[in-house]
Amino acid sequence: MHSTLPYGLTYQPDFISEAMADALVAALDGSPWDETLKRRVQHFGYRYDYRARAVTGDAYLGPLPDWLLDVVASLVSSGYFPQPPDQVIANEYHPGQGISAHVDCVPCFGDNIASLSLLSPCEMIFRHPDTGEKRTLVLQPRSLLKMDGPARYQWTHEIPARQADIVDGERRPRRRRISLTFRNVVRTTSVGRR
Ligand SMILES: O=C(O)CCC(=O)C(=O)O
Repeated sequence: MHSTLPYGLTYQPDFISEAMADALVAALDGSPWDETLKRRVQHFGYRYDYRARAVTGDAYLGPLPDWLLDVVASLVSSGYFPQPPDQVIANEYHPGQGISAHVDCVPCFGDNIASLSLLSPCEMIFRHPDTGEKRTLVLQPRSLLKMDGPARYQWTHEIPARQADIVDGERRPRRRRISLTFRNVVRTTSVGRR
C-alpha cells in the first residue's frame, strides 16, 4: 500500500507512454553499454565513479542526449525536479541480477532522485537502518519512483538478485529490466574546475 511507503517516496505508474518506453530502450540499445560491472550500465551527463563513490572534476561527459530530453522535461513539468536533472545512469538487469542496498551518494547528488523502470517488473526493497523497518514495492514498467527527504537520505533501497519475485502470493519470473536514474550533480569541489 502506498500509504505505508517511506516518507518522501512517490510512485507513479504509467509515467511514460509505451511508445516512449520503446524509444528509450531502442536508444539505449543503440548506445554502447559499459560491461565492467556485474550489470551493464550507461552514464550520461557525468560519469559516476563507483570505486571512489564520487563525481570527480573530469567526470563531465557532455549534455544529456536529445532522446532523454522529453523525459527530463516531464520530470520538471510534473514537479518532480525543480531543475532539470543533469546526470542519468541506465542500469540493465537480467534475471538473477540486482543492486545492493544503498543510499545514493549524498555529497555527489542533490535532494531529488528518480528512477524510471522499463521492460520487466521487479521488486525493490527499502530499509530504515535505525528502526529496522522494511518496505517492498513492485516497480512496473513505465513507472516512476521518486525519492526525496527520508526516502532519499535515510532509507536504503535495493533490488534483490533473484530470478523471480513473489507478488500477491504468485511467482513472477523476471525478464530483462532497464532503469534510468535521474539526478542533479551537486557542484562542490568534488566536481572541481567547473
Ligand atoms: O534500478 C533501479 O530502479 C534503481 C537503480 C539505483 O538504485 C541506482 O542507480 O543507484
